[in-house]
Amino acid sequence: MKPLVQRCFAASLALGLVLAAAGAQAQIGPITSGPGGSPVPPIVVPVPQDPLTYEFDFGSPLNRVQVDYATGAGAFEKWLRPDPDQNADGTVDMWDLNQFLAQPILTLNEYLTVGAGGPAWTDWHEEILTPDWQWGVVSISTPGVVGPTNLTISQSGPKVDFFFDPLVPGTDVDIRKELFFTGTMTSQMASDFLSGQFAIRVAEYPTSVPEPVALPLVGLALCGAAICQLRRRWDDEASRGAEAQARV
Ligand SMILES: [Ca+2]
Repeated sequence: MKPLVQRCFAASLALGLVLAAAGAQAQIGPITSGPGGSPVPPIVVPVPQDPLTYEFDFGSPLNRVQVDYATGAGAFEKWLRPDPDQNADGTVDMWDLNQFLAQPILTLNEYLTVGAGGPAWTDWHEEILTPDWQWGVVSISTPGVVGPTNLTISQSGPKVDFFFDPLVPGTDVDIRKELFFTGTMTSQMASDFLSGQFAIRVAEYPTSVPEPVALPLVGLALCGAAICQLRRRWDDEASRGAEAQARV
């Protein structure tokens, strides 16, 4: 190979390795999540030191987080933890916190998959638990398939709820969200940030409603159980009556 070609080859190989390292992310999950119940252990999501965009990922397009819906499993929490050394000078001080707070918006890209073994999702809910943070622009999409159809997004301060036609198990779901700080810095926040413990806590979970065909079956089962109970009561009353007559 000629030197220039060799140099180009080496450069592209190095670039490829750097990109692969940047894209590499530890496998997360699968996570079981649903409304109610007690919270499951949180997952810490590093917010990279990137003053230009503050854009970061949970999962990746090639390494999605599978979420298995289960009633009563509890919301799962992400703790979005910024790099305390914001200006990358090797020390952590108030300049770092001021730089972090000077950035009005963080953007989180979430790459999920509807759990293969569970029911379809019909809703997705998120709430920021850390005070004084709220959602900016949010969106949801299903790469590779049309959807989600009949989408409604209900958004209020730290809460956002997505409602849509059922997304069947195995569907890939991308959720993109902006978050921003609406309060003023407190001494607790400063102390948490400087010790590397500050995190924006976000709770999230899907929900699912029974398929329409399942409802008549549930109704039949309940009627059957009620009839059995009535019959047992009649039998008991009849046998008590017979015993009373026998004693007379
Ligand atoms: Ca610093």
